[in-house]
Amino acid sequence: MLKRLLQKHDRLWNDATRHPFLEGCQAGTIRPEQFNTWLTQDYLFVVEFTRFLANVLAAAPVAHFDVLLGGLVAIKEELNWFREKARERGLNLEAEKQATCEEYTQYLASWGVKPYPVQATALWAIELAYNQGWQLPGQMTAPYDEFADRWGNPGFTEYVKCLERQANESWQTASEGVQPQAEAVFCEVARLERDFWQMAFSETG
Ligand code: HMH
Repeated sequence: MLKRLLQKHDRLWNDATRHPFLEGCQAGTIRPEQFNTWLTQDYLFVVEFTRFLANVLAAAPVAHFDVLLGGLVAIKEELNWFREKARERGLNLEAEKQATCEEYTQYLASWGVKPYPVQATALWAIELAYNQGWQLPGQMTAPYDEFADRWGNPGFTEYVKCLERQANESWQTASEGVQPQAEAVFCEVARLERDFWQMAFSETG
C-alpha cells in the first residue's frame, strides 16, 4: 500500500517535497540563475521521463491504458510549454545534463525494464513529489505561480490519485519480491527529487 510507504519514509519524503528552492519561488527570492537551471534541467528530465512513461504504458494492463494515455497526451503539451518558457527566458535547451539530472534519468531508464508494479510505483512517486512540492509552500509569487499551478492544479492532483489507485492495484497481484523492489525504487525517487532541488538551488551562475 502506497500510503504506508509515505508514512514509513516520512522524513525522506519530507525532504523530497519541501526545499528552500520551492520556498524561494513562493517568496519570490529565488535567483534567476537558480530558477533557469531548474527549468533547463527539468526539461531534459521530462524528455527522458516521457520515454519512461511510454515504457510504463507498454508494461501496463489494458485497464490502465486510459489514465496513462491521458498522461502521455498531457506531456506532449508540457514539452512544448517548457520550450516556450525557455524561449521567453532566452535559455538554450541543448544544454548538458548536470550530474544529478544524469543520475536521475539513468535510473528512469533502468526502472523501465522492472516489473509493472515497480514502474507504477515510481511513476506515482515522481508525479506526487511535484504535485505536493509545488503546493506546500502556499500561493507563489509571479512568475512562479504559473509553474506551481502546472503541478498543483486540481486536474493534475486527480491524475496523481488515479496513478496511486493503479499502482495499489498492481501491488495486490504482485509476486513475492516485487514489493520490496517497489519500496526501494520509491526511496530512490525521494532521494533524487531532493537532490534535484538542491542541484538547482546550489547554482551560483
Ligand atoms: C525532477 N520530478 C522532476 N521533474 C518533474 N517534472 C516531475 C518530477 C514531474 O513530472
